[in-house]
Amino acid sequence: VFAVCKSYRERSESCQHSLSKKLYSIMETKSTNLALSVDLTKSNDILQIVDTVGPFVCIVKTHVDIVEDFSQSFVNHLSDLAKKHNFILFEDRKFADIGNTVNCQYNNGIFKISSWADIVNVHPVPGEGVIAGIKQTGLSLGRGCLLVAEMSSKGNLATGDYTKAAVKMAENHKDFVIGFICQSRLTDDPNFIHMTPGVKLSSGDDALGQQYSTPEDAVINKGADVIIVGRGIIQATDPVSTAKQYQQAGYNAYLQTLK
Ligand code: 5FU
Repeated sequence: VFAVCKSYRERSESCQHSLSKKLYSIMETKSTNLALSVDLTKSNDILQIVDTVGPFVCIVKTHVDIVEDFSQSFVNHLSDLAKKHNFILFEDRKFADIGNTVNCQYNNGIFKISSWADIVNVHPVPGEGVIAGIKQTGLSLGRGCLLVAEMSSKGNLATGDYTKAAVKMAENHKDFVIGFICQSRLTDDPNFIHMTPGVKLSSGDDALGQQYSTPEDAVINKGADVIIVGRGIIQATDPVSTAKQYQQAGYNAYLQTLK
């Protein structure tokens, strides 16, 4: 079991970024550490599931570049749902280029991600410029950024010294980096939120290299603050009751870390 066994309220008090404070207070208020990864390709399907599952999650994570009928109205609706159900929007864009290019990608094109996503993530592979590029616009908008320090997929290269260097990069940009996408507890610094994808009620893998742990394993053994669940919920026969199951499993695991 990892070292940071503090309540969401205490974590909210000990972190600095306003977005982290907001996230922990949502987690506390709604009793949830569940992030829904809404990897669907039609905007109406996304909005429908987000409206029904929204009460049980602290974050909705998108991949906007898979949405076939993307529009400004879709983003407006999504932002309305974020307010209605009190969750944070995370676009899982995984920026991975030089600072100038990622800044252009963040602000422009069809998606204009900086205008609506509270959180985005970046691969540390290009060096600190990738953070600086996003931060140039994101800081004044009150946005936050996560570093992909580890991955859930089989044979991934984000391990060892790479992961350690990612933590150093985050420490150099504490005003903007609010945490990590990871598979283990990387630091005890309360400023960094650990979010773990590759979570399903039963462990295993998919046909394309995804590796799953259970909510209990992710929270209790791997030290996740937030569990990210996609197909476990969106492909369930009853996504709402399944989301509740994940919420309960994740939250109970969190309560066990407080003991
Ligand atoms: F950075 C990562 C990672 O290491 N593993 C992931 O699975 C991101 N993901 C994302 O989480 C991935 O792109 C999906 O959007 C989501 C997991 O979806 P699943 O359906 O629960 O496997």
